[in-house]
Amino acid sequence: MRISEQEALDLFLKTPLDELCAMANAKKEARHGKNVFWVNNRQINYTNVCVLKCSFCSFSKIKKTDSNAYDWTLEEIIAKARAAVQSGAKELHIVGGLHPDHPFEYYLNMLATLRKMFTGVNLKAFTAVEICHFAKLAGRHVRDVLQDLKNAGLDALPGGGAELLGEEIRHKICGKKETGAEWLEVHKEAHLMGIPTNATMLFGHIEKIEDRIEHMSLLRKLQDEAPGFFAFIPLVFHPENNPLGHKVGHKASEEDVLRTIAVSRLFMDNFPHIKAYWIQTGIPTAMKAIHAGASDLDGTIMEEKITHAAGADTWVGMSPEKMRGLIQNEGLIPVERDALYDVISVSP
Ligand code: V47
Ligand code: SF4
Repeated sequence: MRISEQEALDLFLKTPLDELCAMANAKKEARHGKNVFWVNNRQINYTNVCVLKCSFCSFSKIKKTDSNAYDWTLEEIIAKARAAVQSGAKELHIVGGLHPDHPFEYYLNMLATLRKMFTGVNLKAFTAVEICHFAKLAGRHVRDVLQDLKNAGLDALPGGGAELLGEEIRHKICGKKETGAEWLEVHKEAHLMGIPTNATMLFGHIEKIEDRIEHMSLLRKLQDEAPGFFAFIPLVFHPENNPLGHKVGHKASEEDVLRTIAVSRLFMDNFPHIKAYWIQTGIPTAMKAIHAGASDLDGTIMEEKITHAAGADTWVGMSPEKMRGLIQNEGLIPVERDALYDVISVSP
């Protein structure tokens, strides 16, 4: 039976950790058995120039002229994609800052070029925030922007930019960003036109547990109305080099991360997967999370800039062998997938 927001809050606050993790693990195993999904992927953060400055972001540079601002050329992007595909990548995860100048055609051309050159890889590209930015710049409706991107080769949208969708807390941490309602609308439009997506949640800063539950509830509601989410990804706030971090000063504890993952598995009953994003949780916590409701470890990643700018000390990439070994060491079954969750290989 579906649990209510109040029940989710009580589970989070009152249930002993072991018990909560066991409940979430039972839910995960009922869906996926011992399987843990992962993808051979590469992140491509094509620019860090951004017209916004969200309080939690250590990645963006407002000015193109900042000494460490960058904006890769199409040739540089192709070179990164080629190296990834040659080492077996099945997903390119392409996101960047909101660049002030590039016209929408620039992004269409980026996708169309990658699509033409590399056929066996999924293009999971552009957060809802980037989609809104493109729509604004081009004076087009979000639906048309998504349709053009789909025609150019877009396979899926990543889940970034969701942060916390509730109005009050969103206003406090990223008031200038698109609203929660706008974020949800982009994902709804994508689902309605057959583009699957993910959803993230940035937690472990100034929010209340109630804000996290409200966020999950908004996502669960949208998934009921217009299904299309594959995975929910709780993102652990990293406090270095950003204004929000100066206020908060520390990262969420392991217990907080595991409780968040476990409650999300129990509450978001219409989401196929909960991801433990090892880049942010660290590997030891990610290994606990796959016994506490998480059924997915994201991937090999190869390059990561957003969390590392904010103090992450995990490796920037992981080999497929290491990924399989980590999962097997936990007595679980690694299932290699692509961005659309089609199975590539199972390693019992
Ligand atoms: O949108 C920014 C977050 C996101 C910080 O869809 C921060 O499969 C922690 O969305 N500390 C980008 N997080 C990452 C992302 C993602 C990652 C993995 C898989 C998928 C997927 C999506 O990173 C941003 C923002 O919410 N972020 N700053 C920070 N200081
Ligand atoms: Fe820009 Fe995204 Fe950073 Fe916000 S989180 S400042 S939109 S790059």
